[in-house]
Amino acid sequence: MRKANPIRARIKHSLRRILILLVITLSFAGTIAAQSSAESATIETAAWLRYERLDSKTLHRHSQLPSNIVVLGKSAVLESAEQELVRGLDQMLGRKLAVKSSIQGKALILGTLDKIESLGLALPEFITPGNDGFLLVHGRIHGADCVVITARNDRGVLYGSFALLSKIARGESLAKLVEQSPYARVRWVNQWDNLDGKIERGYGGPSIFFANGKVRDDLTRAGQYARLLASIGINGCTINNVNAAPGALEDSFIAQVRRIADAFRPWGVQISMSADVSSPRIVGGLDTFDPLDPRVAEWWRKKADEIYRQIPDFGGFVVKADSEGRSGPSAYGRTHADAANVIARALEPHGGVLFYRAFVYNHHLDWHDLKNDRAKAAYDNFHALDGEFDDNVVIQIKNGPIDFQVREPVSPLFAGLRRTNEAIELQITQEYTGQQKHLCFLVPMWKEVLDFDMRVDGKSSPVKDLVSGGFFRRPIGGFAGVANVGMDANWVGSPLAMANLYGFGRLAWDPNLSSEAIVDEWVRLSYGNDPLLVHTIEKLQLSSWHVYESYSGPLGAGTLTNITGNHYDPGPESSEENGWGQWHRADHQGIGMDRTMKTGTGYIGQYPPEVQTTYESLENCPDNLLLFFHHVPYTHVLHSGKNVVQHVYDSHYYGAAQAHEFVAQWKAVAGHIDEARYRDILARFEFQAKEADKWRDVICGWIYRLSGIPDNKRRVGSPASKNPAGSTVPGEIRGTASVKPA
Ligand code: GCV
Repeated sequence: MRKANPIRARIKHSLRRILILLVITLSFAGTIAAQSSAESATIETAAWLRYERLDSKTLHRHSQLPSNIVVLGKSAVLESAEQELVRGLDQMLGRKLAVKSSIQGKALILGTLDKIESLGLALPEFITPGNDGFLLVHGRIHGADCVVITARNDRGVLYGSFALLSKIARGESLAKLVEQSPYARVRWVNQWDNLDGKIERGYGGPSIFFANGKVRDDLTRAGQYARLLASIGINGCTINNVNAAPGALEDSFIAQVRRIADAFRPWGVQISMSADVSSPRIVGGLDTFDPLDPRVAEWWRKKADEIYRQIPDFGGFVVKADSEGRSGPSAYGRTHADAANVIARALEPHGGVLFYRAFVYNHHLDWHDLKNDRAKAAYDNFHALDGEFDDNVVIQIKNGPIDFQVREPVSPLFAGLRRTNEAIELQITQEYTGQQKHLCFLVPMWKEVLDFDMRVDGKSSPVKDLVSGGFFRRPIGGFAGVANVGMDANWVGSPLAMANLYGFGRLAWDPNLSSEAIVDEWVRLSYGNDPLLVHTIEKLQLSSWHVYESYSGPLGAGTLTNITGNHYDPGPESSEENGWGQWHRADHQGIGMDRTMKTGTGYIGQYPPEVQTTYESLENCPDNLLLFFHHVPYTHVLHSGKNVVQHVYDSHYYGAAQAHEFVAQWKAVAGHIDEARYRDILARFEFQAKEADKWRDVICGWIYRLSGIPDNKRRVGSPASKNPAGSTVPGEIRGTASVKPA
């Protein structure tokens, strides 16, 4: 028998204790990690509606706020407003509002204007909030100081309630009266959700609406989304992909969609659907979908009646026709006005609106023909039809003439429709702008678009006034944003990218807000008021579009991405020699699309005369759009004094260096934000920096191989450089006419 060794026994005992301690520590740490990542998921899902507890100074400032809330009137939307205020003030101020049915002393009072006026409260005479607008005012009612939120409709009261909460969360004073009205009637998001649950160009996980061909049983996230949308003034959501599955219009499916409408209704957000124009044939079993056939008109009428029977506040349809392989009126030699009006007339008795997309182009263009130009397509297709669309049709126009590139001029069609309603389509989901893997805050870009003065008839006519309907005095107009949120905790696939959804809503409400003001609101609401954190995130966001542009699409050449593949990696050669028309015509002599009236495709002629003058000449054309409008030799000298090729080198090295700077800037906020979110965002910036290096090397190598002109800073093209002959990355491909963009 082996004798027990006391020393060995002691060591064994100690080891066992260490092991037990280790297990306990690890499982405890695991719990903390699990807790904190669960907590940070909850924070991200709450987005800008976190209602974090405020510091004692701010709490003190709001100590005079009433402790009672009285809601005059009854509706689901008013109930949401009441609950939101109760929840928000409790979380931020620790103040539990008592819900009262009548006014007894100081109270927070919610109600439409007629109800408030009947209390004898004299509202300032000049206050006439428009539809959906609101008034936030102090007033004496029955001898007590009250805070009043009022509007023409319940939705306005809800918006006013969110505005009050936002002011409190951001530490703003409530002393001043607030009156706000939205800039335009249409403030919609579009979701490109497929019925199987996948989202086209969606980077935030599967659909919140659909799974396996059906509407999801659990629509909790849909309700949360509607609340987020309402908080920024969005009043409509198109729930399915514009590449619409006809099955979406089957009666059995409408019955399911009704549940989504029910989840959205308490937040004042109308739902709408994308419709395929061939539905009368595919769903209805007719032998035609000719818009001028009375049987087709009858089919749409019955379909609309059925939808409104189930969803009385249905918003309408969005239509993509004769584009990227979709069916359209061209099948019967009919016009887009014919196709739009037949559906619009079915919606009209119910107050519905038909959005017809101007994104119509031929994707089999002959690349060899130097006069061909996809940029001309929207104007060519729709300008001649101006005045032929019914009053409840809105032409939905992408901001630029190509397709959501990192920089494009504004679409000339905005100025080309005087007797037709229009709306601008902006892309919140970052298809060509880094797919949420790169930080790219798009509000500064959208601001440039909306503020661009088209000089219609030689008058000030910024795009925001054309699309709102203000300039041409149209009854409807506004903003549509392709949001594509998904089931991910942070909705869009990256926490910082939520600034784009917030920013879209705020601009649709008031395009005169500055990018700085918008990002400041968003940061404070989503991340609190820590000065270093606020400053750092704002700086990162505000510089991010220019940084992304500088390494992915300089001088207006479009995003130099793989257009026949993932729309993400660098792939400049894929744009050429195919029918898709995203050409930049780079060869050994020069680069850029000649779109001049004099020698090029004539696209510039679609703009009003003053804008033509800006773009037609090399002298006037801004550097950042040079290659969109002109074909120039690589040695062409820019207004900046650099030549084209040197600009491309410098811009890419600058952009990649800035992306590395992002990492350093973010590291400064360690300890100012919870560890889980700090690490998550840090990892994203580190990834982006590597990707920016890849972009720099591929694009610099490509332009060096084409031009043969080395970098004067010896980074590209000289034997001593890191990039002597240009590099390529796996997956970089040459385009072929037959490949459909992924
Ligand atoms: C929904 C681009 C996108 C497509 C999108 C299309 C559109 O081509 O790549 O995914 O399709 O625009 O806006 O209709």
